[in-house]
Amino acid sequence: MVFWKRMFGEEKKQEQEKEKEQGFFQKLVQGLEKTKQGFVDKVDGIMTGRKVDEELFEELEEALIQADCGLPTAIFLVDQLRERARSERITESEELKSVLVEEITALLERNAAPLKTPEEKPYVIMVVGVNGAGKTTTIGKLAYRFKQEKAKVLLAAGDTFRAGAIEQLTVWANRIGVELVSHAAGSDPAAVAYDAVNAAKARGSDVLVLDTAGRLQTKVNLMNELAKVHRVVQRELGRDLDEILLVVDATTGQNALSQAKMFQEAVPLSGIALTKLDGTAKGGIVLALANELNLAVKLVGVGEQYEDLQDFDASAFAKALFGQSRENA
Ligand SMILES: Nc1nc2c(ncn2[C@@H]2O[C@H](COP(=O)(O)OP(=O)(O)OP(=O)(O)O)[C@@H](O)[C@H]2O)c(=O)[nH]1
Ligand SMILES: [Mg+2]
Repeated sequence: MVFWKRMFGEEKKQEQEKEKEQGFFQKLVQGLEKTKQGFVDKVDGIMTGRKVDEELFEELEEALIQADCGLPTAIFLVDQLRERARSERITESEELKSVLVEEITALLERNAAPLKTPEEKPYVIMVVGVNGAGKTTTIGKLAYRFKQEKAKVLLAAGDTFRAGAIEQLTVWANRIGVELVSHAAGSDPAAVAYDAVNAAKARGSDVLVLDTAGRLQTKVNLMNELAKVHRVVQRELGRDLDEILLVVDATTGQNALSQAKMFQEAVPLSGIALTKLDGTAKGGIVLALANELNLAVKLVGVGEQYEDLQDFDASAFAKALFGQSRENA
């Protein structure tokens, strides 16, 4: 269990702090480039050289909605700004912009939580989500990360439905050099889960990560199947899973909220892995998820490579988005 200390202990935290300030942070900045060009530049335009008035608040609200923040979150943020402008007598747009960055950071921090600290072996993560969200890729990235930490990793090819899914995970497992449990295509995913948990226990794996087939949140039978897989894992494990992560594609916009709500009804989600942030100019979906759901964004994907998965850090995120402007403010 030594790796857990390295993964989650003080030493690791300090190390991560350092990383964050260096390459890690740069990667996040790069990953958010499109959102900076879309959403942030627009906000900059609205918040430069203006008097703070109702017109400005309305333009800002519109920009937030266009960036996928969603109506409730856009209204919430702008109301906060109105209130602070009034109470702090803010009249210049530049000053208001630094307040906006503060409010965005606070909103993101409200619900933030890291991956759960392991207490028992195997540390079990189940990954769920709609088709093509980035589940299998995220599992590959996670496996790579755990492997880097010298953990004994076992992956379970629980997507027995889509042609090629088992092979896709096998390729990842071989490339990274971790073990895999798989059954034939078309077999029962609950049986794979059953075998995987028992293999992880028998082999003394530190971490077990279960892939699942992509499914639309509206397909009742598929959601029931997912609930069954979860029950089997829980039963064989004799306790709750450590993490059940919903993988959400950042480019899907407001639909992400209904995905989260419906998946939550099938299995007790513990957090969100938000992928493809590098592929959207509307990073505002992060704000909507943080504000409207009682669910933390725990991981963000900012590219297709092994290393392109980061722990979500609210203040680093806000700084990566608005860094330039905050320093100027
Ligand atoms: N740019 C970018 N692409 C990503 C990211 N995460 C995943 N992808 C890509 O998204 C596509 C789908 O990824 P998968 O991991 O196969 O998605 P999935 O959810 O497992 O898909 P199904 O198993 O079919 O439901 C692949 O082309 C990935 O390379 C990311 O953070 N950034
Ligand atoms: Mg997959």
